[in-house]
Order: sequence, then structure tokens, then C-alpha cells
Amino acid sequence: MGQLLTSTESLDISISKELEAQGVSRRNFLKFCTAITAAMGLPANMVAKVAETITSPTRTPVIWLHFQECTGCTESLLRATHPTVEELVLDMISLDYSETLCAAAGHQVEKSLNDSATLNEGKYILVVEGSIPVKENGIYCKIADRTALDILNDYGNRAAAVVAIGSCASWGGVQSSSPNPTGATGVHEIIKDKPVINLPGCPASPYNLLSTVLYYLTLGKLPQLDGKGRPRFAYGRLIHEHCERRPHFDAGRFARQFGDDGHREGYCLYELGCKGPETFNNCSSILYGDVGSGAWPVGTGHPCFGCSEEGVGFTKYIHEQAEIFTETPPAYYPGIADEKEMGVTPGSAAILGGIAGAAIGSGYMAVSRKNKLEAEVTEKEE
Ligand code: FSX
Ligand code: SF4
Ligand code: F3S
Repeated sequence: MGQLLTSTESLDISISKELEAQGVSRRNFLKFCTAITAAMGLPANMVAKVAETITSPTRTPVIWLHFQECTGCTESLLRATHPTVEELVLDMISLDYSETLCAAAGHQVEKSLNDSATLNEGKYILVVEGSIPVKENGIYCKIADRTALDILNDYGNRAAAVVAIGSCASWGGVQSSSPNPTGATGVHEIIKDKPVINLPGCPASPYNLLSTVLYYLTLGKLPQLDGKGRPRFAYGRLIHEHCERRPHFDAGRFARQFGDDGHREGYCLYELGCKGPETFNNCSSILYGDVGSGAWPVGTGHPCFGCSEEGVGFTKYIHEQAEIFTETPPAYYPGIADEKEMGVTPGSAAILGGIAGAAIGSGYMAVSRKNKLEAEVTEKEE
């Protein structure tokens, strides 16, 4: 890591005035680039390219649609700080349409949506937040007198790629819970001819959006996806694998009731219904939100309810016990990316291991807080 930082320090990269004005030093920016490059499963020699992508004046057009949802994904992105993940995302893209963020309204904003899609046909990224109701021809969600179904078909089929942000857009989310009265469904069930990347989570982690967009802009291709259309670098491991309470699980120390001695001691929440053993996401590795350590559901003392996992979140009862896929600590962790395709080196894998709290080949160490991404970003300049 020290070697990497030395090499990034010599890069001729200047950061934007906006970032500087917010107290982000060049040094911390480069540390951030190093950390996020590793988090994407890319080798160390890609740090410069990642930094260049972030600082490049070229902006990829993005259209962001809202359907059946609570706007939590957008809120979560806008609330991200240290140092301003949303600034980085918004600096890298040209957000041509977003109902939450557009200053314009009515016909004016509808025109900018249509103009952007026409001008940038086949080149823009479509971000979809929210599920799409398909029952009765989609009448349960209409915007500007068009159904969500119609809007998605229109703009989805003209995009270069579609990012389904949040569990709602990925697989229907809370609206799709039985009896699913509106027929809420995920984007990939409707858009079949374009690549669809799922970033589930309720809300999705803004870091997963940042890394996915950054990956695409840096390499000009999509990251490797798993069988559920999720980037493997972010969703390749179970929450349970890197949970800070995992040593308690392995030792059989459980909280049995909220507020009991075990709960107060920070024991494992499995008996309270934690779905970490069957939920693939990186919450336990990079944590969640920017409000300090412990900033993720399990860290606050609440079981993970599997918000990002189809068939678990909003499907299983909170108190229901999770299926255990990994009963014993694994002897090693699987690669998080296709080594051949991405050229992942042992060096980059080791750094990623640092971020994830699990050095390659070292078994089941719980995540070390000092390694989390935010710490890299917010570290005070020495
Ligand atoms: Fe809300 Fe996003 Fe949940 Fe859904 O998040 S936080 S209901 S995943 O689409 O706004
Ligand atoms: Fe952590 Fe939940 Fe697994 Fe316990 S069951 S170790 S609290 S993820
Ligand atoms: Fe959701 Fe569980 Fe992460 S509830 S935010 S997947 S810890």
C-alpha cells in the first residue's frame, strides 16, 4: 500500500476547485483513487487511469428516472460525504434529467429529457430508481401522462446501458412483496436488449454506484456481473463473511433478545433473525453511510434483514432465521473478479483484502474499522 501511495503521489493530477473548496486535498484524493481502484478489483497500475477519469472534463450523459420508490437511493447518494461521493459522481457525469434534482419543471424538463435521449442516443447511461408496475398495462405509476412501463421501454431501449439502482429497480423491492398488487417488477424483466446492471440495496450503497460508473468510464466496459446482474466486485461475498460479529457467531455467542446481555456485549445477531449469512453485499466491508464507525445495520445492533437480496428482504420475516451457506470459516476467499479478464494481480487483491478486512488466504478475520473506505478518504493530511 505504501508503495502504491508513493506512485500515486508522483501522478500529475490536479483536482477540481470544487473538491478543493470542500477541503479535499490532492493527497487524500489520490488515496481515495487507490482505495476505490482496489475496491473495483483492478490492479494498482490502474490508479492513474481512475484518477484521470474522475478529473476528466468529458462527461457521460446520464438520465435518471424515478418510478415506484421512496427516493432513498438518491437521498443516500446526496447525503454521502467524506469527501462528497455525490460530487465525484456528479462531476463525472452530465445529469441531464432527474426529477429530484432538476431545477426546471413541467414541459420544460420533459423537453430536456427527450432532447438528451435524442442527442445522445445509444450513448447515455439510464439510471432507474424504483420498481415498474406492470399490472393492467402499468396504470399504477404515471408521469407526465405516460406509464412507467412506457417511459422505461422508450428510454431504456435507447440507452447504452441501464443501471437499476436499489432493490426496487433491481427486483421489485418492497412493492413486490406478496400480494404485489401493482405487479411491481425489476428493470431487467422489461429491458431485454440492453445490458442491465443491478445495484440492489434499500437504499443502494452510493459507493457501489460510484464504483460501477467509474469502472464503466475508466475501462469502457461493464464490470463482471454475477447471476443476478450485480457487479461481482461489490456483491461477490456474503455479509456474514466479513461481519465484525463473525467471531461471536463462530464461537456460538448470540444475542437472544434485544437488550439482553449478549446484545449489549455486541454478540452475533443470528438468533434475532440476521440475514447476513444469505445476503450478498459489501455492507460489512465498506460499511454504510458516513456517520462514523458502526454505520451499518449490524453495527447499530439491528440484524441485517437482507434488504438487497431477492427472496430474502421484504420476503422473509424479520425474526426468521437465515439459511447458512458458510457454516465454517472459509480457508480462503474467492476472487472477486475474473482474473484473466481484468488482470487482477496479487497486489491489488491484497489491497482489496485490506479494504474488505480479509487478507487473501488469511481466513476469517472480522473487518477492521481502520481499513474502511471512508477512513482512507477522510484521513487528515499528515
Ligand atoms: Fe427507496 Fe430507492 Fe428502497 Fe427502493 O431505494 S430506499 S424503496 S430500494 O428504490 O428509494
Ligand atoms: Fe454478523 Fe449476522 Fe453473521 Fe452474526 S449472523 S456474524 S450478526 S452477519
Ligand atoms: Fe441491507 Fe443488510 Fe446491508 S439490511 S444495508 S443488506 S446489512
